[in-house]
Amino acid sequence: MLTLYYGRGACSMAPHIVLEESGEKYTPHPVDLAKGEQRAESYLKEIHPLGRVPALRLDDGSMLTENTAILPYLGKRFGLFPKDPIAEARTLSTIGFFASTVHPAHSHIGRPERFASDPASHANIKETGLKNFHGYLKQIDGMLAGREWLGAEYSVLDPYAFVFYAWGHKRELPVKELKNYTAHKDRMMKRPAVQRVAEDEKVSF
Ligand SMILES: N[C@@H](CCC(=O)N[C@@H](CS)C(=O)NCC(=O)O)C(=O)O
Repeated sequence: MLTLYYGRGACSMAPHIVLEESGEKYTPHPVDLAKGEQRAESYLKEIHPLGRVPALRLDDGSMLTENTAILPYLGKRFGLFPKDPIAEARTLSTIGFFASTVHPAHSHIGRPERFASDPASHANIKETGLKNFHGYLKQIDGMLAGREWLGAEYSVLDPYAFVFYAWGHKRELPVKELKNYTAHKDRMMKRPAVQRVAEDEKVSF
């Protein structure tokens, strides 16, 4: 059975939604990030050497980390990933954009000390991160123009995009102005699995 190590409201909400949608029995294992459980010696040794979520324990007991690997794996396992080679490549392209550009912009807001040791520069790093993150949310809004889901069908991309909308809302960015993205969030919130995860992760809009 799969086990997901996740933090409430974190980027691990994407695989959490995918697992909840799958209908397959899995073990959800919450990690209290605020308390620093992800930095415990045993977590670093046995779960994730970088002290992060998500981390997925596979059926054979080994660990898989990084959304760029976890989401394609779960998507293929549960039929939430396109099979056509071009559509598959485009999905990977968007996962790469989310993981390597959108998410790090948000990290600059919450973790400026990871990007500069001088506290005097932290306010500027946060401010720049927020501006960049808002810009990327606008870009995702554009990607959703005239579409129900990011791909031709509902896929792992949609729960991943949902994470960033929730973060924008939490950071008090004017996300409601993003009409396509807000409609996407509303469609997501109609899905029973998303409702269950949002309740567990204390995400509301
Ligand atoms: N590249 C990783 C990023 C994982 C990551 O940064 N997770 C955050 C939550 S969104 C985390 O575990 N933060 C805890 C910490 O930094 O101490 C992925 O996409 O899986």
